Amino acid sequence: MVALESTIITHGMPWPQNVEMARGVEALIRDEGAEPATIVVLDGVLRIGLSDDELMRLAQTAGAMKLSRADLAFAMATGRTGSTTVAATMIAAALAGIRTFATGGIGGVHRGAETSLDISADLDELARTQVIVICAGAKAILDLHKTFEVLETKGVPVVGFGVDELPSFWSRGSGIPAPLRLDTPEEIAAFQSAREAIGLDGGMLIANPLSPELEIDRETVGDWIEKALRDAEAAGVRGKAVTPFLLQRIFELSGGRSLEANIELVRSNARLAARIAVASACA
Ligand code: PSU
Ligand code: MN
Repeated sequence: MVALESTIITHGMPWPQNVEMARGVEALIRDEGAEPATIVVLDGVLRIGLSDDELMRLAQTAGAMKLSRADLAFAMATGRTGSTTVAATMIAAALAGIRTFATGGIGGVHRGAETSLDISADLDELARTQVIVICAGAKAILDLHKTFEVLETKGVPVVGFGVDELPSFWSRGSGIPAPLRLDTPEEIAAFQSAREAIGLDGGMLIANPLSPELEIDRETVGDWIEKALRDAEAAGVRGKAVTPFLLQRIFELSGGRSLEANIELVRSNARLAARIAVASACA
């Protein structure tokens, strides 16, 4: 099985591209011989897998909470609807016995964290919960050097898939070398088995760059990010609202190009996740 997060649907992409993305991703996981499970809290119930109708309704839900470790159980206790971030999706996936999870990009250390202390709970979750997270690196809106330093400190393996340099979400490169490199889903499954054999808990991160045809060069993305960050500052955006605000602003500034790349990279990560899940099941 392959777990999928729902924050990307409710807070990461606009309607109707969000539901098209979610459906497409589920279909391609099935094509690879695995089973998708989109994770969300619907009216207080933690769900592992949704029907097509439910997916459609979620994609049109305004005002869903954005849930992480701190408030996942809060939404359940109060009957709320909330989508799960990387951290909350990992918790739910592990509970359900699902070890492989595909997303776009993880949260991390925000720029200016030396004064704001804004560091995503995704990083701590990677350190403690045993799920393989397949992503296109951390979102380029973050301070990537600090993000990967924290992961190293916490003992989270970061593996470049078929590459020696870490991707940065919309771009294939980041200027940061991949600490580890593997080239096949079978090698990733074997690495995970070895970690389990010596009793290492915690997750690992697989960084899978998007295709060269769809990547956006780092300088172009950098300009959009600078502008979006200035707008966020001017609007006084803080806390959980920061990431959704920046993604939406970059979508507008890029004339939709950032969204196109975002959808493609999620699809590519889902395909790889399905292959890893199948390789793990066959090992
Ligand atoms: N990746 C995307 N779009 C998103 C996110 C990731 O392509 O919307 C979400 C994930 O759910 C991630 C969250 O866990 O952003 C991080 O938010 P924060 O920085 O507030 O921790
Ligand atoms: Mn934050």
